[in-house]
Amino acid sequence: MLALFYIFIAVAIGVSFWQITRIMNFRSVIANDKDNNFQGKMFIGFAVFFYAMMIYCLIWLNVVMLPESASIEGEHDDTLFNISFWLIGIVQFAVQFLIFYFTYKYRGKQGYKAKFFADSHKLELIWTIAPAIVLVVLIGYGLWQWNNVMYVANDEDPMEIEIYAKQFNWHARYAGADNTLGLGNVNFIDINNNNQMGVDMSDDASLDDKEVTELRLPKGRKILFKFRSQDVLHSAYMPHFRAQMNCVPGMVTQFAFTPKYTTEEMRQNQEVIAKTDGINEIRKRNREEERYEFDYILLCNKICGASHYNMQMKIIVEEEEDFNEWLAKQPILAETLQ
Ligand SMILES: [Cu+2]
Repeated sequence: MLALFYIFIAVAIGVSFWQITRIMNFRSVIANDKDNNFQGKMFIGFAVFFYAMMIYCLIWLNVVMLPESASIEGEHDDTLFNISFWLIGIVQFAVQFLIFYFTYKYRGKQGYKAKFFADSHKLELIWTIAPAIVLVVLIGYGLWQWNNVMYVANDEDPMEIEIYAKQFNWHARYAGADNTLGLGNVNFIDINNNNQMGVDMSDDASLDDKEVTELRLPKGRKILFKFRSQDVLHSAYMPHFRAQMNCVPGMVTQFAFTPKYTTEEMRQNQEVIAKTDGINEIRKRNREEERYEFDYILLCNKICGASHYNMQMKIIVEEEEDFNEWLAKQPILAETLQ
């Protein structure tokens, strides 16, 4: 086997030497008008193919896009995305045209010589200032939105929920009547006592906290998520709400959003219906019995280990009364833990 490998390397080196000497022999060959015309037309041909592919991707692959944002804050992410998308799209459409068309138009011709000029202040000013203004606006909007989801004032009355990541599932903890999450630390993890999230029960704020394995959110209420991780880096990703935050061992990160539609309302959304029908069509073709029904989802978006792909949790958004009714039924930690 090793001998075969050495023979292969020897052949590869031989072939590359042969090719290099061939290229060296071409050095004295100068392209004539016929070559230039052919190459110029090839560029136009490639430009047509390139634009066709672009339009195909834009129109027919559009079905893989997410439906409209299910959180109020997420609307700004979508606006930002759309502005960037169209801006980059238009600029690249124009620039690609110029590159291919000019390559064709100014292809080599016998007896022609390119014009040389050192610089143009006016041109350089334009291509410096125009992108600078656009970037300041985009980044400014982005920073404003970042603050919007990262820092929440107390007068907005956010509801605190802790999302706890570990290999390979999610736990959630509600803050209870005092709306304050008790402290937590890996040292308090006690499997025998079912204290899987490492909640510090000597902290008074912990007593009325509620641990659940199902994430339910009330519609229209601002939720302040606090993220912790037990072992490695995880990332809590809630695509329909346009939310993602890293869960970092040893620190608490946060993110806030306000759910806009209940799960039931989202199921009536035209885009969601189209997507659900598409998935069920594929399931039918594969002769799968189970029909897919839309649900919000919390996914792990950091490759965190062998079962990373399956690290997910269903999210249910419901009207505030239904949510309150459900939450009232969940036992408090003072009852479930000693
Ligand atoms: Cu993970």
